[in-house]
Amino acid sequence: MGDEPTRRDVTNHVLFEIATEVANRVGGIYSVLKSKAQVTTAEYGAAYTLLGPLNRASAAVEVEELEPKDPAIVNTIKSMNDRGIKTLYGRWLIDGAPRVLLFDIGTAWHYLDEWKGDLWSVAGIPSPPGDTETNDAIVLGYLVAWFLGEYTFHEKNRAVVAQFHEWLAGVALPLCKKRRIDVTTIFTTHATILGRYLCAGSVDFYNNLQWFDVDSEAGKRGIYHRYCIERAAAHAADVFTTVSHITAYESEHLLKRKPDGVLPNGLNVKKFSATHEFQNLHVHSKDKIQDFVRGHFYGHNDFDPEKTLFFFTAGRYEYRNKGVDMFLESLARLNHRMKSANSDMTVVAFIIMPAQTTSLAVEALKGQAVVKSLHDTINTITKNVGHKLFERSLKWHEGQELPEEKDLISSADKVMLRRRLFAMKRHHLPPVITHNMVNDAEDPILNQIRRCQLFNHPSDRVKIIFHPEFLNSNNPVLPMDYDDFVRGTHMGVFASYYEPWGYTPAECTVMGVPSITTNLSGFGCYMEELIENASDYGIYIVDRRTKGVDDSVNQLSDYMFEFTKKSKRQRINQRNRTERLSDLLDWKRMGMEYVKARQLALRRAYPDSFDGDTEPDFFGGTDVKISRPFSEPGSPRDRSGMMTPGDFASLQEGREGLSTEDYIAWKLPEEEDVEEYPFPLTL
Ligand code: G6P
Ligand code: 1S3
Repeated sequence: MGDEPTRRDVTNHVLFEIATEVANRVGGIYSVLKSKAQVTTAEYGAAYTLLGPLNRASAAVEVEELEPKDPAIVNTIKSMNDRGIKTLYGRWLIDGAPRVLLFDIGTAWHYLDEWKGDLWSVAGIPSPPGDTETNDAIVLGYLVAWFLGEYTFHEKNRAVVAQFHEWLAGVALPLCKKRRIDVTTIFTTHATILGRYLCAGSVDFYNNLQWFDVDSEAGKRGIYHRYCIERAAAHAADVFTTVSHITAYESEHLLKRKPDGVLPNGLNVKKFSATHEFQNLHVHSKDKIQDFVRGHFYGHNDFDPEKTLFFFTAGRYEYRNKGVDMFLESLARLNHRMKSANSDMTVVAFIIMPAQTTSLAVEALKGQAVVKSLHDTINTITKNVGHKLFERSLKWHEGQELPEEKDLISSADKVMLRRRLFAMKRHHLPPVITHNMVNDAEDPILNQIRRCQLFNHPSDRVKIIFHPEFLNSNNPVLPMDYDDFVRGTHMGVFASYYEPWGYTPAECTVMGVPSITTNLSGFGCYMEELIENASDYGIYIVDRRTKGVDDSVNQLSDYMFEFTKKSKRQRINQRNRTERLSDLLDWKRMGMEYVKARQLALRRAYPDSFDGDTEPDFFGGTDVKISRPFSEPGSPRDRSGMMTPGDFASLQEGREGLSTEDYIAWKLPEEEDVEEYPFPLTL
């Protein structure tokens, strides 16, 4: 052994987060990194850098190139560049503007075979030919390990924490361990590969988790090598975490390591200065959805907009995992119940899930066009009538009759109107889908709609619209961005079977839109643990864990049916309560679990730096405020005083480093009632 290694400064440590979705929108991890950036840069400033593969198309719009200042980064990049690896260093143009370093994996592609061989000899991980995703992961992993190795050579004073998200970014973990790179590592999985595959088939996943022969199951599905990477990443990391308790349980059995803690996903919550602004936005967006509905149902607009509710589900097209099967079956039962109860309400249920399409359907375009022409014609007629009425009124003398309506509308106007009305004649039912599908006959959603016979018949109280493309304000049929659309709906329904966290219901919550989720989703379990009477707050949780499928479907349709019976006033009140939960999902609070995980990683790698009783100041002077002492009694509505999910996870060692007083405590806000009035006279 050479000289005594220098003791790295754990207080002013450096943080790298590694993922394939840095400045590159693919799915949930992009949302995590992007929304979290603000709190992480507030804590670390220039000591935080995200590492990932360079996707030139998205980097061109998301990243502003910069000259690095940290000498260790400058030297490492230079050395990699000198050996032919192209990189882009810059600021990610999002709130918080974190620094990013993106590697052009194409420039290292010639090393692929060598690195694949090395991965087999150092970690026993096979990599069959032809799996591009895995090859990309290997090249990225070797580049990241290369970077970290050189960085820690140039930066000898500060400790380095490297947090890796998901197996695609995890290849560097076993390499860091084998090469004894002086960093401390965290692996965060946002799902398990095997879990996702097993759930998408028809297995009773949660009741059999302990019994799966993992190697064989992975092998049967042709994902053994990917599974090996994921498992190696989980075992090589100093700290292993996931996004929810349910996925922690899954990881323990499928990856054979119990996670050290749970890092739930937060959101960057933006509050309006006027409390009720979100209610106004709801009406504004609802009007836009209503415009679309008028067009889509042209010739069949026989339901009252004031008595129409918009429900929706959205996400990646994973028919069973995202619970679309259960949603449709429950809608069919809801339809039956509403009809039997002679309900005067109508539910329009949207399914927003991208699938392979060829084009927008002519019928969908026509619907919007005929209603627009009707609208234009009526505007012209209104103008003509107004003009005539004004002229006649000017000429009116006492004793004369008031102008008659029939004299105001000219025969030309009538012809024009009749034409528009004829154009709205329809001899078939309004379609259940807005696009032409590549594989209409085998599409699982369409087939389920056919099976349930939810065909938008006038007698149906539940209407269906499947929009197999993500929303976009430039779309000629439903021209709205996703967030605006969500605001305009009355309820989001996410009946997921496999959902490690689930951003969709969380997004609904911060926008004040009630949602239904399940106790198989990380978000659902989290809310259920934290709030005793979650449904009062517009968070409905379907039990898919202990109930049979039929009972879960009935519970979901019960929730929806009860919702249709609410008065407008009740809906408004409920939205207010839902929106008040947003602080609960804010990164300012959720981010504490990341802080704890990093502390645990530092303690495990550098235990000697943590002797004595005094707590190291990990926040480096940043202002993490304690809003309320933990000891103060919570609202009677919260459960058992658990304030962040880590409270019931196992980041035990982290606890020693961070006392519970450091938590950003939270309490359900009181209702807008008059309990506190009249104020007691204390004079
Ligand atoms: C918001 C608005 C109200 C509106 C209501 C409609 O609360 O501030 O003016 O009446 O939304 O609610 P609804 O549930 O019927 O869409
Ligand atoms: C995963 O994305 P998904 O939709 O494939 O990661 C997300 C972010 O952690 C999580 O919200 C989601 O449940 C997972 O499934």
